[in-house]
Amino acid sequence: STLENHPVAAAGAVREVGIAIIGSGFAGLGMAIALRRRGETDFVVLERADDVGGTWRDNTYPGAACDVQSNLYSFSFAQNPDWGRSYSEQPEIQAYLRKTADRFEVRRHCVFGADVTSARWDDAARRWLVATTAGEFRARVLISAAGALADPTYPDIPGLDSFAGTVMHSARWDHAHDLAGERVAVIGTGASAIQVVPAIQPVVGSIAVYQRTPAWVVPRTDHPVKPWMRRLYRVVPRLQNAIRAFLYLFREFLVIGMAKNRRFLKPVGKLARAHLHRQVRDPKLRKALTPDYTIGCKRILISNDYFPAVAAPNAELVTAGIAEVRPHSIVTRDGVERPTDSIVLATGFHVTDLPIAGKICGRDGRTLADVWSAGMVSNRSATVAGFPNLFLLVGPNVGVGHTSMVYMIESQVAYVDDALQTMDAEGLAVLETTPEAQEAWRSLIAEKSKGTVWLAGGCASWYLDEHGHNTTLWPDFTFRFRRLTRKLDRENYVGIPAVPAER
Ligand code: N01
Repeated sequence: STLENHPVAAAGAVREVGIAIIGSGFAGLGMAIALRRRGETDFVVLERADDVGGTWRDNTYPGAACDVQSNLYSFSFAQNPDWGRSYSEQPEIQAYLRKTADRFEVRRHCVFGADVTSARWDDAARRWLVATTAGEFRARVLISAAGALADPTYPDIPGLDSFAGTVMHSARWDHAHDLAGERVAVIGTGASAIQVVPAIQPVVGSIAVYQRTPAWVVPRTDHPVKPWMRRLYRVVPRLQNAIRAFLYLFREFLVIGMAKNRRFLKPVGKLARAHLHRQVRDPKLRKALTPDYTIGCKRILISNDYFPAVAAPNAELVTAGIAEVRPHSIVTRDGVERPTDSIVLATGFHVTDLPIAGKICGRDGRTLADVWSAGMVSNRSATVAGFPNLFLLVGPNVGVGHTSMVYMIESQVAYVDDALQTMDAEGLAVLETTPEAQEAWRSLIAEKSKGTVWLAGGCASWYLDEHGHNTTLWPDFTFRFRRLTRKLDRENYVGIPAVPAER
């Protein structure tokens, strides 16, 4: 096991490291690769699971796939000429991440089975004390790449605990359990649900989809990549780069342009309505599937088989709210009781209330969750005042609904890496952002979010926190984010030089 690579941690002693990275999804791997590429080796990647991959390792539900094209949804420095489909499925993305981790020799830095239970800044020692289920670490720098779609949300439905059948979250699929022939309930109609439902509908006995809010769904232009195209990508890598650039620009200008100017969303709404009309003949069902909020307010979903699956003879769309779960059934508020063998919770993730934030404790003893109780704030989406030498990847306002998260992650990795190199160049023991910089970033985000469909579209979504603020999405073009985070904004940081012994 990897623990054998880390005998000190295994023996229970505290292990000293330069940098501790939490998580080995796209962000953690991207950071680790950046460090290795410039010859930095004094770091560990603390991973709670037994493999790299993050959300792509965890989400193995039937039908799991990405809704950003593979040519764009990959590292810029590690293009994959072998993608089998234009939009990849989960196993292929996970295989890509594993292969990339091996190619850049990241695995030797990984400590698997290391779930971070707490991370505390020791101001006297100028170190992060990181407690994990695989031992303790003392790190000069802590980089949290724990992910925003990492910890599943379990709904607070009366009686759910008393259910006698199988309950599984889409992000924690129970592959040992066979749903064939069963009466299955799927709760939720987000991006995960619309992939699960068509994948299991043909094999289950019956499927009831519990919908609280209908989703806007547009056609999916997915297709297998022809073998000659893959050969061509190998011979002419620039071609793949060109396609990637085209996809990037298309999504950037068309899609985010729409979010910022809702007039442009009208044709997309028309497309989605026509898609529904074409796929669902029954007017009653069609009406129940028609959203009443502006398209784009929640993530726009793409699928060609969700509506046909819901309209199938063994499927039922349940729109009455759930009143309670009983040991063998689900009862809705209209009094109807549906016998149920298994429940699939496609109910999303803790995004605005990240569990890792409750575990990271800053200089004055307050956790990130305490500091963020009125909403997540940061400077450049990467650093927080009161948390010296802490960097966040996929932290506040980095999410994007319209394009590839990998682009945002690469922007963030470059920023953090520049900060680390600045610390080395200036001989700093401590680097900490200022409350003023944080406030400026917060107001920039608030300003750019004004009037967007996410705030004004008339829906509730995980994009907004409980106070109705956008603390998750980057509300502008992603190249602007890259420009703003290209280099460390040194003027927004206080640095404390290291005494010679600390260097
Ligand atoms: O989760 P969600 P998700 N009772 O939070 C419903 C990414 N992703 O896992 O809309 C009843 O979007 C909830 O209802 P409502 C992508 O970024 C990408 O589907 O709040 N229902 C909603 O319908 C995505 O946005 C891909 O009224 C309850 C659903 O559960 C993000 O992950 C694939 C409920 C949750 O939807 C999350 O998607 C999958 C309750 N108590 C995921 N609580 C691709 O790239 C919640 N719901 C394709």
